[in-house]
Amino acid sequence: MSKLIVILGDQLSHNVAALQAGCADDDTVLMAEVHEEATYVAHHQRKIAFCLSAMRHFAAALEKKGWTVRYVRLDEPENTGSIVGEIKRAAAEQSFTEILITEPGEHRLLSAFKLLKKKSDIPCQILEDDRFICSRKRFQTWADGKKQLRMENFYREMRVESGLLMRDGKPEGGKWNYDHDNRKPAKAGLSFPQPARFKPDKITREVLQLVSDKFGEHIGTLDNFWFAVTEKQASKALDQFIEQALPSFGDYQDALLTNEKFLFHSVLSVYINAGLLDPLAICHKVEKAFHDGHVPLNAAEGFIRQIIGWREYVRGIYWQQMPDYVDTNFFNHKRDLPDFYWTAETDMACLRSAISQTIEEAYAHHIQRLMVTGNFAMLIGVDPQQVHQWYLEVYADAYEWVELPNTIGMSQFADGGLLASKPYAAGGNYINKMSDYCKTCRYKVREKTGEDACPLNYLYWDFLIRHRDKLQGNHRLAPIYRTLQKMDDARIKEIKADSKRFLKTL
Ligand code: FAD
Ligand code: DLZ
Repeated sequence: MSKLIVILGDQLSHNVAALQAGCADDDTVLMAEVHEEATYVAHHQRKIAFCLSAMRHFAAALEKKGWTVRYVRLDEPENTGSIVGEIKRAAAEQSFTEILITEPGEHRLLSAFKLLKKKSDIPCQILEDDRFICSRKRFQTWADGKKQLRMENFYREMRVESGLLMRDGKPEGGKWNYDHDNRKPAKAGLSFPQPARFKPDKITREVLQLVSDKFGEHIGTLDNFWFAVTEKQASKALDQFIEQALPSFGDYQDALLTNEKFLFHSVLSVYINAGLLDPLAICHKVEKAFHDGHVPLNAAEGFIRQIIGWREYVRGIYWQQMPDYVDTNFFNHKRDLPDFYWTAETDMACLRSAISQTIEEAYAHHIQRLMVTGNFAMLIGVDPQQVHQWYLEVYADAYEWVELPNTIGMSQFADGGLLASKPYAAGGNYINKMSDYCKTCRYKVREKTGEDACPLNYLYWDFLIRHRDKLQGNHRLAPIYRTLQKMDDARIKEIKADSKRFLKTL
């Protein structure tokens, strides 16, 4: 009596619910490389290569543990091209008593699995994905009856429940959050560690060839592919991060530098989201590094907050708000995303740097995503749907449950403030303070008007003017609107004219 256990490309954890509910001696695991998952948005080539190689390695590890794995390769002639198609094909070719699926990370697939379950001749169970610290039900209990869902309040509850960095029921060091210590601009001359890099083995080399043949027209390159593709390699990457970068993670978390792609960031999201690393286990390691005196409190707390705070919180928001969330458009923005988001061919040094490294690595750190590419798209009024599609396409760590709230909510304020208390909007001064981009830019950050002025300087005010009705009541923006109030008509006219001229060039 055999069950069919479905494992998706981002469920590569030996403790994932469907595997836990099955038995290696009796049941069959189904893993399928399918065209639909690589093309429902045209994912970056590196993301596809990472996913397929990690899937192949995981299947081999399962077989080593005694599981029977029905592994469907992308180029098999019988491949139906979709996960649901492959489940149906497996069920038609073999006799199974039950289908076990762990709930997927995207609403579109959950809907497809629910339909499959409804129509299936054999019982089909969709099990809760318990690799998260906060269940969907727990998040709903927290959110119930609240007008505003602020991450900080959620995070404190997660600290208490997990016991991470807690001492006698109080936060370690007396404060919950050390974010104020985490805003140092990076200086050239600091020594930056690099993330652990792994040489492609035979499996990865085969996958790289396959991806190049089938998806060579997607964004990005496969040159010097270095991602970890096994649990063991990902653990090595984690240990190297804790040893070399974590001590400075807090201090320089918000910094930006042209020639440093990773600064002190972990570059672990791609592994965590695929299931190669366990989020809670990571946090325990980081906490230990603090107790051992290897890392300061602001670094350990800052990092743990990203995982048990932000990561869990955005997942909660996603499932609570979907399916309507994806269509929110508070500002009614309609502009198309400029072509240079796919080529990096722009004179603005900040955007050029963030986008070109995105094309090269399928990675940009948080402040590049939020304050460079995200900020610009919001200021010029790009349709949030297009912004969302772009982020889902270009990053190796992108799955809708985590990408969508970050894009729609945090970066575009398209949900009107459900997630963020004010839009993350910034002019050139912010970028100049936190980065070295402006030094090499053709535009002049100190100039406020005219063809040579940094476009962010006038676009920022143009955005605030355009959306005065919607934003001036926001108490966090009150000082900015007071400044705007004092601007004379001539200055406002200049801002509008500069913005119009610049937007025409896009
Ligand atoms: P670090 O800076 O080292 O942070 C450590 C870990 O904390 C990350 O690995 C990640 O697991 C978690 N984390 C940090 N910030 C967030 C956050 N805001 N939301 C969720 N988890 C967080 N993250 C994704 O994993 N996938 C995405 O598709 C994604 N899209 C984003 C889109 C936009 C517009 C923005 C502003 C942010 C997005 N993020 C996304 C969040 C964040 O930018 C990335 O998690 C982070 O840059 C990954 O790099 P890192 O591993 O070096 O992170
Ligand atoms: C990202 C991805 C890609 C590129 N390919 C596959 C695949 O061929 N088979 C598979 O099972 N999963 C793949 N994935 C991951 C899925 O897109 C992911 O599981 C869903 O988006 C749910 O989060």
